[in-house]
Amino acid sequence: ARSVVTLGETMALMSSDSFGPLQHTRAMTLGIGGSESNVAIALRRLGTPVTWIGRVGEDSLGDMVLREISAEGVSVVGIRDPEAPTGLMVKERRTSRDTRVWYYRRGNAGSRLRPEDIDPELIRSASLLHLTGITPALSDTAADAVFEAIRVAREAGVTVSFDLNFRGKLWSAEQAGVVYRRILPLVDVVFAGDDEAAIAVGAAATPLLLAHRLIEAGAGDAIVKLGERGAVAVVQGREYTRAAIPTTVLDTVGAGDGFVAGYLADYLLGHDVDTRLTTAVTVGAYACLVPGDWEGMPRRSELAALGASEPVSR
Ligand code: KDG
Repeated sequence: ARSVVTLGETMALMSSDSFGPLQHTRAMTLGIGGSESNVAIALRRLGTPVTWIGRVGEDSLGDMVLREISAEGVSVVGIRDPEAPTGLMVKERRTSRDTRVWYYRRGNAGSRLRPEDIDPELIRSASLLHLTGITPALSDTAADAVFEAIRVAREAGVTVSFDLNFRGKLWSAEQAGVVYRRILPLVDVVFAGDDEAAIAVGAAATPLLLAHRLIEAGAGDAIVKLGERGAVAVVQGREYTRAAIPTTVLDTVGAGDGFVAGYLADYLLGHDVDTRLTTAVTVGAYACLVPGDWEGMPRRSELAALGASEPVSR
């Protein structure tokens, strides 16, 4: 089967079990989260063989990160860093409608990723390399790792996929825009929220115009994610529009990653663009229906159930 390689930082993730300010939270659930490992897990559940590369500390949270990703059937290349701890992310459910994310990650193991951590053979033997705009925001060496991975992939004819994934707590829009514009000409398929696309290529009147702008900036195909408004895409010059699946949203974190995994899994299977987008919005909706960044990602056999009207399946 056609396989994917991805790399990035995955952190330990503490989420409050109840709603309200964190100072009144009595219990937290410990798990993991990271955009690229979220995508990897979702891809694996959809049937795509996938490898995740990342750096963690020589600590118990690092054990947990590597164990959780491996337990999902993702092939893990976990580099242990004796000099820095595993990063941590805290999710505060301030109200039932408002989730706040706090990072404790600067200088931590994941952000110390560097080009030498990546075995070029792993990339050369894959069909697709998936990266996000979080990694180049982490450190200079992590940014170098991203550009080196892209160089190896392009040289070997491996498809490069990139999700802009802007994180305002890691860098400014100006800094991000400069790096996005360097990366866009190097990628075959780009994913972006409309606000993220605007950081890279400036605001446009419609999401489809944003997709065209991303392509003018050098990307092969462009998919603009619009959350509850669905998605638009320009693929091989043709325009596509897809509505979202209406859901009762519990936690949107991870929905974008699910969307990307759904699209890429079906792209690798050779499915047409409409099918890819349908799978993408379905996986995204699943992620919204479950608290947790990746736990709710569906198996392929579950995709059809979301459209079903019966709330209980027996
Ligand atoms: O896309 C979801 C991610 O944002 C989350 O799981 C953690 O990677 C993460 C980040 O940097 O925010």
